[in-house]
Order: sequence, then C-alpha cells, then structure tokens
Amino acid sequence: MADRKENIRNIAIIAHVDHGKTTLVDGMLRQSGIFRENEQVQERVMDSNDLERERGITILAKNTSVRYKGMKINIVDTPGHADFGGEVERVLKMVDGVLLLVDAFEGPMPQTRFVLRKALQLNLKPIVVINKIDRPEARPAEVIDEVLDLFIELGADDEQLEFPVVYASSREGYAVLELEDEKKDLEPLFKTIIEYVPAPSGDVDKPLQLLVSNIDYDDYVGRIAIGRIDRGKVITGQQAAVCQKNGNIYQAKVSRLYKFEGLKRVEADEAEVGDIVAVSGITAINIGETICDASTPEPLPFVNIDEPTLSMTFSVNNSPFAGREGTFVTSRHLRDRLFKELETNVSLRVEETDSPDAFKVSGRGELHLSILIETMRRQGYEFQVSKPKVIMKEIDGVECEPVEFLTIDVPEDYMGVVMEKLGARKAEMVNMHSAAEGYMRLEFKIPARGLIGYRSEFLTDTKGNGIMNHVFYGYEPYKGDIASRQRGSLVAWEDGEAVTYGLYNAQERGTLFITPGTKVYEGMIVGENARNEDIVVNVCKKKHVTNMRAAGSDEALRLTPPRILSLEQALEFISDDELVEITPKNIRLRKKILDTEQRAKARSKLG
Ligand SMILES: Nc1nc2c(ncn2[C@@H]2O[C@H](COP(=O)(O)OP(=O)(O)OP(=O)(O)O)[C@@H](O)[C@H]2O)c(=O)[nH]1
Ligand SMILES: [Mg+2]
Repeated sequence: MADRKENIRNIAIIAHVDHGKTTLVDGMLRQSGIFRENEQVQERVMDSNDLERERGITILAKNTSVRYKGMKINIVDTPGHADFGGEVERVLKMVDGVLLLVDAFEGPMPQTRFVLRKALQLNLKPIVVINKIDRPEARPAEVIDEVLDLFIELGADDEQLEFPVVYASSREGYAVLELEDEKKDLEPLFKTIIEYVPAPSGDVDKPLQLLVSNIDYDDYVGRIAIGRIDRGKVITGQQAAVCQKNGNIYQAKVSRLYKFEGLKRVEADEAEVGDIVAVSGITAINIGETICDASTPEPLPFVNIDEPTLSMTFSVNNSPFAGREGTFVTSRHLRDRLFKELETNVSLRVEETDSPDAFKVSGRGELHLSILIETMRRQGYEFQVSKPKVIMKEIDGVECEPVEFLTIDVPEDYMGVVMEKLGARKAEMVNMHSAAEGYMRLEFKIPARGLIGYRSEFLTDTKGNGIMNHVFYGYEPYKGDIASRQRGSLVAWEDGEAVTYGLYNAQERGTLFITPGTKVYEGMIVGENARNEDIVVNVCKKKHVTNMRAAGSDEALRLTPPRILSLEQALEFISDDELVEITPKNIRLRKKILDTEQRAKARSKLG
C-alpha cells in the first residue's frame, strides 16, 4: 500500500530570471524561524557561490527546507536564466508541486513558458505566485490573464488550469489570496502549499529507490548525492546497489545520511519515502543514477534533458605567454577537468576531437559556457576557446538549425533600429503589442546564430533602455547566410610592451582594448578596427628620439580610455579565425595564426 507522507511537501520554485525566486526563499526561511532573532542573514542567502553573488543570478539549483506548523516543506530554488534550464529540468523529479512565480509587472516571459512546460509535462501541481505586487507599476489582474493564456497554450488539462493564485512580495515578505487582504506575512502562501501540493507518496515497506537529482561536495565527506526517496527507506551504514545510466550496477555503502533543515544538512539515522535527503560515501555517484536496496536494484527513469545548442572548442593554451599564469595548463589537466564537469553539469557535452589538445564543449547558450570558463579560470586553469557555433542537426534529410524565441521590450523610439538589425539577422516577427509606459513588446523567432554577438549591439542601439530575453524554441531548416562582424581587428605586430606612443597611433584606426604597459605578442588582438578588415599595428613602437621636439612630449598624447572586454564580450567579439586566451589573470584575444606573414598567406589562399 502506498503511504502518503502527510507531514511533508516537496516543491520547486520556478520562474523567469529575476522574478524573485531566491528572495522568496529568504522570506520563507526567515518566517519559519530558522534564524536566531537578530541574526544577520545576507540577502538571497541561497545564492551562495561567488559567481552567483557577483552576478546577482542563481546558477545552480539548491535544496533547503522550512518547518511550518509541524509540516516539513522541502524547497528547491532554481535558476531562471534560460542557459541554466537544464538545472531546472533535473530537479523537477524531486518535487510534487511548483511555485510558478511571475513578476506582476513583466508578466510571463520566455523562461516562464519553458519552466512551466517542463512542470506540466511531469504533471506537477502548479501554484501561481504573482510576485512583486509592491511595484508601483504592477498590473496583477492582466498578468493573471496572461498566465492563464500561457497555460492554455501549453495544453494544460482542466485540473492544471484550476491553479490557485497567490499575490506576493518576496522582498517585503508577504502573500495574500485577494489583493485587498491585509498584507502581513507569508502564511497564506504556506497554507496554499500545504493544501494544494499533494503529499509525497510511496511504499515505505518496499525496497529502497532514491533517484539522484543533484550532487554536492563537502570537504570532509566528499561527494554527496541528493534526491527524493521514491520507495522504502534509507538507513545510515546500509549497503546499497547503485544503478548507473548505462545499465551497470555496483554495491556501495551509505556512510552518512542527511536531511535538509533550513540552510543546514543535519545527520539522520534513517529517512523514509517522500523525504529529500543527502547521502555521502558513494564516491562515484552521478546525477540520474538510482540508489537501491542492495538486493533489489531497480533503476528509476531520469528526465530527458534538452540537448545543447551551442558549442566551442576548448584547447591547450599555445600562445607565447602559455604557462605563465595558470596552475593547470596541460591537455591532461584540461581533459580531466572538462570530463569531471559532466558529472554535475547535466546539460553540458564534452567530446574529443582530432587533436589531443582540443575538446568540443557544447552547452545551452553563451552564458552556460562562459560560466564554466570563468569557474575554471578561477580554479587555476589556463586554456583558449574558439568562437561559439550553433549545433546543426539533420532532420529528415534537411539541414536544420536551432531557433530561439526572442522577446524584446523597448521604448517605441528604438523599435526601428531593433527591427532593422534583427531583420538582417534573419529574425521573423511573430507578435508585437504595446506594453506599459511607452514600451513595445516585440516577439521574434530567430536563428540562434543570429543572436551571437547581438546583445552588446542591442544595448548600444537602445542606449541601455531595452530588455531582451530568449529561450530555445526548436530546430528549423537553415535560414541562409547571415553577414558576420562588420569590423576587423587591430593586431599587434611584435612581442613587447604596449607604450603610449604606439597606442596613440593605433587608436587612430579604431578602438583599443589595452592600456600602456600591457604585454603583447605578435598576433594578439589589441583593439577593433573601424573598417571591415584586420590591420597590424605596432603598439610597442616608441617615439623616435629625433622626433622629440617636433612631436612634443609623451604626456601630450592623450589616449581614449580603452574598451576592456569582459569574458562574454570577448566571446561575442571574436571571429572564426580568432581565439580567446583565458588564464587566471588575463583574458586576451588573439588571431589563430599569430605570425603576420603566415596569416597573410592563409588569407590569400582563401581568396
Ligand atoms: N520590488 C520587488 N523587488 C523584488 C521582489 N522580489 C525580488 N525582488 C528583486 O528582484 C531582483 C531579483 O531577485 P532574485 O530573488 O534574485 O530573483 P530570482 O528569481 O531568484 O533570479 P534568478 O535566480 O537569477 O532567476 C532583486 O533585485 C530583488 O531584490 C519583490 O517582491 N518586489
Ligand atoms: Mg535566484
């Protein structure tokens, strides 16, 4: 007989980026008395890793729990950025319901559609939380209609359409069932979760099954597997059978068992069906594997994670500066690190190439890949990467490419330039309507190819007033060539150190990326040419002594402040014949062929 664990609820919080998921978790933790009175708790406490805090976004899905009136609510906070959709997909198997947060002003956005579709496919109970109702421009009533339309469009059944609605302000820490209700605390939200999300069920007397949905590390105990117990119970110290995805089965010992209590993992002797737990001691455990009773190895199916759409080559750094700044620099280091990443980064792919020094790494978008690059660089790795390329697919004999669903919010004045630029990038408009305060919302289908490098252009074109969001839509037949970058590179002529005089002459040609004192090598990219071709510049050139009087002193040479490219901007900038060199200390851009003469020859061969 299946038992219902009436005192447990398992939920995930899902939404578009920035709609307030992690802030809502803060509120739920605070109001369930997890923290001591007066305890200083930082904002968005679940965004615990460095890159999450720096960028103000959630990257990894994470578990926590709160107690409410004797009930335990296990919560999974998920990232809202489309590139981390794989994180959402993989954790949904742990829960029975979702809180779908929608910003009371923005309404449903591309990633709202994506995460809701995944939740409906798994038949999870949705609770719609219209969040940020404290915003002066909030328009909750309209947003509800839009959410309802989205449910219908995604084919929700009658039961799913009867979703309860809660209005909330995560930041102020209140929720109400009717807008005119007193805004006090999150109690109405807690109540709705308890009433509406089904208690987890499963047979406690049958052999153990625990599907691993997340992996964590701990300095003391090593790898920790996190998942929901689907059947039976886990006991500390027990023998278990681990079912791998390739069909292999091996025996292992559960050395420790933990439950989630607030932000902590608390050791437990045993845990039963329905609860979300963490298990240590199984060193080789991976996401998607099932931990079973030692004598009854019966794997559970894992969710199918959407395929990557973008790939780039990671290769050993072979620039003249190779090995100077990194700790891990060999192909062996690079290989081991990349394959290790696959254990937790479920939507990433890594493949060998013809060269032992290069690996093809595929992900769900530029940010997915750049976060990996940034993480590796901070860990001491040195390597170089190529321009991201979309992954083509042959479907029924037709060459197809990934197409993204793009939503743009811009003031009306900028509509023209946006539509023109997107047209050139083969975007097809599917919808357009006016939004609040002079803004227009434009929706497009656009080849993923056409979006590469567009973001910075868009921000410039709209003077920072536009918002763009995109999410994978599907594969469609190839839409024809798209003109690539309009400008060439300024390329260093010789090895040395850039000086003011040399840079001053170079900046006449375009925009510089470096400052005086920067060490450069032949073939390194030091700026952007104003014209559509590369030119070689001698940024190390010192002023000729005899020119001294004629040209005035060095101080008279004013340099325009350089454009220092971030990692993402560098990836957007490079062309096919260029690379980004990544080290713990520097991000440099370079030509693939460094030698000026050889490069000229290669170009003339291409004709
Ligand atoms: N006005 C208002 N702002 C809010 C509210 N909730 C969150 N915010 C703000 O919205 C921003 C994003 O909040 P987060 O909690 O990080 O959003 P998120 O959904 O977790 O974002 P991702 O995990 O990156 O998708 C922050 O600046 C918050 O302070 C709210 O209820 N009202
Ligand atoms: Mg978040």
